[in-house]
Amino acid sequence: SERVFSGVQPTGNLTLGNYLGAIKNFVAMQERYDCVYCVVDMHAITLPQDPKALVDATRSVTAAFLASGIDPTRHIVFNQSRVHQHAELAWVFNCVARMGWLNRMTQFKEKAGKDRENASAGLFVYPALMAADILVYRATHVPVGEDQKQHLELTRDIAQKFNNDFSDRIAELGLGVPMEVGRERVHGYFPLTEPVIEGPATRIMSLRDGTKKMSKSDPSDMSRINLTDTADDIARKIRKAKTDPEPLPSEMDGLEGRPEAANLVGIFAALSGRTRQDVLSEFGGRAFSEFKPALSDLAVEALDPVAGEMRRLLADPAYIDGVLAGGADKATAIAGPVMDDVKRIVGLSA
Ligand code: AQP
Repeated sequence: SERVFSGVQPTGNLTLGNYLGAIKNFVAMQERYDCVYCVVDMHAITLPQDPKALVDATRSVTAAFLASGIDPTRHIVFNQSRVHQHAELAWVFNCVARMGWLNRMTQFKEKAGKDRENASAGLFVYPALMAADILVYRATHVPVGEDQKQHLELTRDIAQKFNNDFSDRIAELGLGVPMEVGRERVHGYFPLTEPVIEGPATRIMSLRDGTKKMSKSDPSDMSRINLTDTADDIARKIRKAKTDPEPLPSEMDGLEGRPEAANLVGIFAALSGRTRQDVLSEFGGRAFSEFKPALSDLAVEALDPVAGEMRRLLADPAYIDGVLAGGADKATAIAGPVMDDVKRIVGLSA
């Protein structure tokens, strides 16, 4: 059976990047799959967080999920720390993953910065927790933005090593299924999860620097559009977005070497559900001063209803907490038996 898992960190205001790169796909995948969508609060504390702000941000990401159209009655919406099997499986995976694998993770290098000795150990083993988040549901598909590609490859490596190392034991216990791994046949317990990195918006860039990812933790608020920005904020940020002096090209190859132009065209395409070529066919030869107001209108049209619905939901925190508690019960019903199996496979006496 096929199952989707994905998570978002409650580390601040969600951006247009999170919305177009992740949440919009979460919504679309509900039609075809059983979905588990998680607010990954345990990931958030790999960097320092203000405890009260973390509680608020957890509710706010939940509200963004619901306001965007995720249905918590048909699918599962919860926060990670309510389901202790995530942490338990992460420990097992810390013992499966190799230091060398984790050492290659570029996100750790970026987030740890120059003072690596002073980064939390949690930040280093973050990808093993992420593998646990996914595999504790034996999820087969994970919709994410481009930046998470490397972590998903690591998730597959962990699943594969676990399946290889414990193949005989998995078969002996009558768990899992036979699978081909390269030329070997093993009895595998965990699926090799497919990343789903799709659509025109897998990597939205900063409005101030077309070579940097749009990020909710960027110190400059002008670098991003937040889901909760007002129409005026959005218009001002797009008007001030960095561009070059040339008019827009009519063909895709005219975007080469113009990262800011490429980014704005990509956002336009993603918001309007059109291809980038289609957008260039309309705006080719025209100046940014004409293109930007059209882009602002589109962004406001897409985000305004989401922001309004988020405000409405956040006025009733008890309702949101109820959704999270109910989601955690449903999540535990899947994760509990998986963790029991893993303990038997590994030899941890229950
Ligand atoms: N700029 C982006 N373009 C497309 N997709 C993006 N995602 C993030 N930024 C972009 C996708 O959003 C999902 C949730 O991300 P996350 O909260 O787990 O953390 P992140 O990837 O580290 O995103 P941020 O916004 O940059 O957060 P901070 O600033 O806290 O590090 C993921 O699927 C991600 O790919």
